[in-house]
Amino acid sequence: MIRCSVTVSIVPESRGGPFVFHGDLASGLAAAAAAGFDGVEIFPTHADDIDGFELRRLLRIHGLELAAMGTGAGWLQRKLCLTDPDPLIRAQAQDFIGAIIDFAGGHGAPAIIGSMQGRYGGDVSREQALDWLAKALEQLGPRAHALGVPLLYEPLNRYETNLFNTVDEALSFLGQLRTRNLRLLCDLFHMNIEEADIAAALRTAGPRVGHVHFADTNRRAIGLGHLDIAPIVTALQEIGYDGYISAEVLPLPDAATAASKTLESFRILFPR
Ligand code: LER
Ligand code: MN
Repeated sequence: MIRCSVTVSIVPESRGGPFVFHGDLASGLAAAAAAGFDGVEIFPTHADDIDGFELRRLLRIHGLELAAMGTGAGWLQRKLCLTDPDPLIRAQAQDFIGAIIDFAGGHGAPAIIGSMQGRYGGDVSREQALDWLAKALEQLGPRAHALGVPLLYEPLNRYETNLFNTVDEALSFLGQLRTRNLRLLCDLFHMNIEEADIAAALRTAGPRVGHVHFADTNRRAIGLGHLDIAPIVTALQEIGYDGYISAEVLPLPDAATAASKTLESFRILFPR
């Protein structure tokens, strides 16, 4: 069954970014549950900054699941990424992501590699950057597998990375890895910029789709932009997708409206 989740960020620097609820976990989870979401996608500052017992308690009292956990604060706050020319920074990036894989995996949820993939340029060739990225994923993929969860890799639009912008490119890169534990995070906001046909890209990815960021063309809640969502819903149903559709959207015109509009669209598009 496709479930709906919502983003909760505890990273102060992420204000202004595509996260519906900001601030502390207790109020974010309470707001997510009150709105009617099935799960939450948490954007932490670091795995160590969240108390696992407290998170388990909050998830239980609110009847929520942990849908996924983002790793982008490693880039936002610490300027870490897996393709930095400095080997120490790359190692720290891998440790940062690894700790979130372990934490999220302990709650049955996958971690996301989005902005932590970095980019090539300067003294770093594309070939070199992809080699570093592949080596990191070969370690991180099995680490997630050991916890029984996939690892999510997110192709981003051209303004955020120059590594992979489309599902097709990302699939052929992931297909060359020894680890089979990577799944794609398909973010409709990025796909609207980069894909010729979003529904066709989802069909090509098929069972490799592991998570979906549910955002309209302007990165507002689905229904507040001009995305043609019907063929996307049909494609997700045709590939048998049964993971999370997660609202990684701007809290506009305000968080409560972004949340309620997302759920309103979700319930119409995916009736239970
Ligand atoms: C992360 O999921 C993402 O989509 C990037 O644009 C970073 O915000
Ligand atoms: Mn995204």
